[in-house]
Amino acid sequence: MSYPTYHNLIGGEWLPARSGKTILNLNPADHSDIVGAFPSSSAEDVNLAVAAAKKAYASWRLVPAPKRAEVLLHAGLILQQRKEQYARDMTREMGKVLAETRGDVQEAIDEAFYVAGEGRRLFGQTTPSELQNKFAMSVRMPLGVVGLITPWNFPMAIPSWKLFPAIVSGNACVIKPATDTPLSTYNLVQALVDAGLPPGVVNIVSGSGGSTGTALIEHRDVRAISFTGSSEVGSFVGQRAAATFKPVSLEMGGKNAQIVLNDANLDLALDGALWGAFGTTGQRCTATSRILLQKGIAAEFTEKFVARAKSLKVGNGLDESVEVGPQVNAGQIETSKQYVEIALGEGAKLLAGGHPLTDGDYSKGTFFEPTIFGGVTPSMRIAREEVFGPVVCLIEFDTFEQAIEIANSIDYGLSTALYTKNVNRAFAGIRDLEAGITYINAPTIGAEVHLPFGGVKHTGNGHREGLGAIDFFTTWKAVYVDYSDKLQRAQIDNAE
Ligand code: UN1
Repeated sequence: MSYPTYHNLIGGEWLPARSGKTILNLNPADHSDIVGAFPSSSAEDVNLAVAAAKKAYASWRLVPAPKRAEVLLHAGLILQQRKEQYARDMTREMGKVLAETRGDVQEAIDEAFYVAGEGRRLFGQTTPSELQNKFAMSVRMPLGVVGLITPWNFPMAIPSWKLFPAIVSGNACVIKPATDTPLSTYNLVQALVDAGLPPGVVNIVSGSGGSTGTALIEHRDVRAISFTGSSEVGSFVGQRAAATFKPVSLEMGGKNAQIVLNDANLDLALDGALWGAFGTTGQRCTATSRILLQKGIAAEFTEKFVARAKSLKVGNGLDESVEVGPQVNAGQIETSKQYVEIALGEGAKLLAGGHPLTDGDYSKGTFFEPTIFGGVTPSMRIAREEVFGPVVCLIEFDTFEQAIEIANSIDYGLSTALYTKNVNRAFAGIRDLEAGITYINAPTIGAEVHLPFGGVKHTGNGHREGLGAIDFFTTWKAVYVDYSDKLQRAQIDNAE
């Protein structure tokens, strides 16, 4: 079958990897469908991209921020026009169903419009000086060249969360998209190019994490790294970047709990659990992977949840009637299989699914049944470790306090959901759940771009995307203007 060949974008030119090597991008629902060949880049390509970014930065940082923002606004309008095509491209390369890939493109559009407004804010502070005839203020400054490393599960939204705030702040970027899903990042960057972004402000180098990603992290001219991916890789990224004192924003794993209390609207909690656990085939860092059930509703919830999960239609996401797409690659299927073995070995009870789907059309891709474990206790590995697949476990509890304790007993802290009609419990949950995001009567997935996104403990290292991204992509400069025409010594001349 013939397929297109894509190139890196370096200094405004589309160039193959210097080695000439490529990586094939396959449709996970049908491996005979080759989406394209993408460069397999090495340090040489990264060096060229960083040099091009450095050159572009010299003039981009001087473009007024409201003007930089106009490019983003324009890019958002272009994405609106191309939404359907880009969603279809994304379903082909990543697998999730069309409704969700349309949502992913929409998230990038939302981010463009949100960040375009930031171009007229980027606020600093003014504050009185301790000396007479002296003016004090703080201003935000860009960092320079920044390196962005993005995952395959939100292949357009997450690059937009990083690129747009970085660009509006006056930085130049080198982005390495996930090896499995480069096309959506290419599409996003194409929209920026068509919106008039000057050459070199954004450069793409695609390739594997090991060669391309590491070269970017270690490059001395890269001033900061923003990474989204697993905690394991994030730990490596943070340690490598520390060697050259780069600030690093790490957004990593989750083991997100949905708590259902006895007084909850059960149908609503069921809808939320189904969407949170099996939306995106469970491949979100915000996915619901633990459902904590109060004993009074546990039996009824479990029975209905299992029945509904079993009736979900799994298949090719391009078919509008499909509810759950494939997993992104064979490695993810292996992980799901391994966790099924681990859970069974720990004594958990398999209530639904548990196997790869391999019959008929399923044999063309990488599919896994929606899988539910019951009888899970909080100390089991299936209750503590991230699977990143359509695998969810049910844990029962007696009291609200126990639920909070179980929810908080893991290493991760990204998203949590609490279903209750009791306003006191709702607010106690908001206060006590150790997570960057808490939903009341809504599932663990579905964050909006203009709120802070990120988590605590092993989920992150303290930074936030969305509201907070500008903080990462700028640095503060304190400015003092002395208009007294004489030497004024701080801490000395005004000491009485
Ligand atoms: C992710 O899974 O890495 O809140 C991001 C959500 C989406 C973003 C998920 N808006 O589920």
